[in-house]
Amino acid sequence: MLEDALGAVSAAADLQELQEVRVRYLGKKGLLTQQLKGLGALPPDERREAGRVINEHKAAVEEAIRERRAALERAALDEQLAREAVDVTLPGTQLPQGGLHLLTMVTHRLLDVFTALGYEVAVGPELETDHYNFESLNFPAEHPARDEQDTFWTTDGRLLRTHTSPMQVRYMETHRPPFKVVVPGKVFRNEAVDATHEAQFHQLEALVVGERITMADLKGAIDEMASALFGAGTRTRLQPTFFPFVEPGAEFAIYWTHPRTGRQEWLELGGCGMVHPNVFEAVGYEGVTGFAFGFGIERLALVPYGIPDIRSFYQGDLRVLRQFRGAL
Ligand code: FA5
Repeated sequence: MLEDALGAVSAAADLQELQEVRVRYLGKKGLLTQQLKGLGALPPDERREAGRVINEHKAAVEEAIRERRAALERAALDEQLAREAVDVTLPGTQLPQGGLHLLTMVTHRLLDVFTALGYEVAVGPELETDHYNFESLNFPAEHPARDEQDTFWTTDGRLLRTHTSPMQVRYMETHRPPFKVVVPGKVFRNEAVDATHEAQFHQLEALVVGERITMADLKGAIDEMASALFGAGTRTRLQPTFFPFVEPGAEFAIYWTHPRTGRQEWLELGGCGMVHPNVFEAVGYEGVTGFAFGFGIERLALVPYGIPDIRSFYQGDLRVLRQFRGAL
């Protein structure tokens, strides 16, 4: 029986089987237990010797079960650890990675160009007053830009700025010349939206004020920007036009090579000119001159990247946006 018991113990494949072996030999009605219980039926002189042998065997089986249990538990733990092991070298779950919007990248690029030239960067409110958006910029009371058609007015008589030029006045009110500043920002116009016109878009405004600032400085600043964006020696052009807050006023364009067609053409960017004396008067400046220019940032992103429709900047279509991830 001892041999059978020890054989059964070492053959037990798991803790459950081992427990069954234990019950079979050592349980209340187990085979060895019954042997012990049967001792009383033996003649007294055999009882002692038989009792010693049975107890020895019982102890041997108990010891074998203990060892087998320890071995099975160790194996079970090893198996569990192997099953639950985390391989820290496996790649993690791929989370989608965002990126800067093309307009943001173009704006950063422009700010880099101008800060390298010593310009400060300022920002101002999108909700403006008639005073800053028009009045102080020398727009006469009946100027068409003040019309409902072009301007979003609020019910309390304020407006969404139609250009970044009001920051010219706000900046001059809080700084003393000489200075050079650029102002990026969102502007709004109440007009028919099409492939090249949005009701909200971005402009970059530049303002330089000091003693003896001339039109040549203005041309030089635009040349510097053109060279930084499109390569050294890029040509620029000024054509006379009218803005109430500059005199003389001009629109400016950059001569560039279209990356798709390879053709050279003029890229009309925005307006510029020498700060009008009435604007200086409105902020109490005397004895200085200055130039300003402002242009649409969308234009500078649309045309070079061959984007056919300005509205795609604002539709949030990831198929469009992804194409420009890390473009600049
Ligand atoms: C202005 O807004 C003047 N404040 C520019 C200026 C600044 C002149 C400083 C002189 C001195 P204009 O309305 O032309 O000017 O607009 C400038 C540029 O904004 C345009 O050349 C165009 O590139 C862009 N733009 C105008 N309207 C829209 C629109 N609806 N959608 C997208 N871009 C537009």
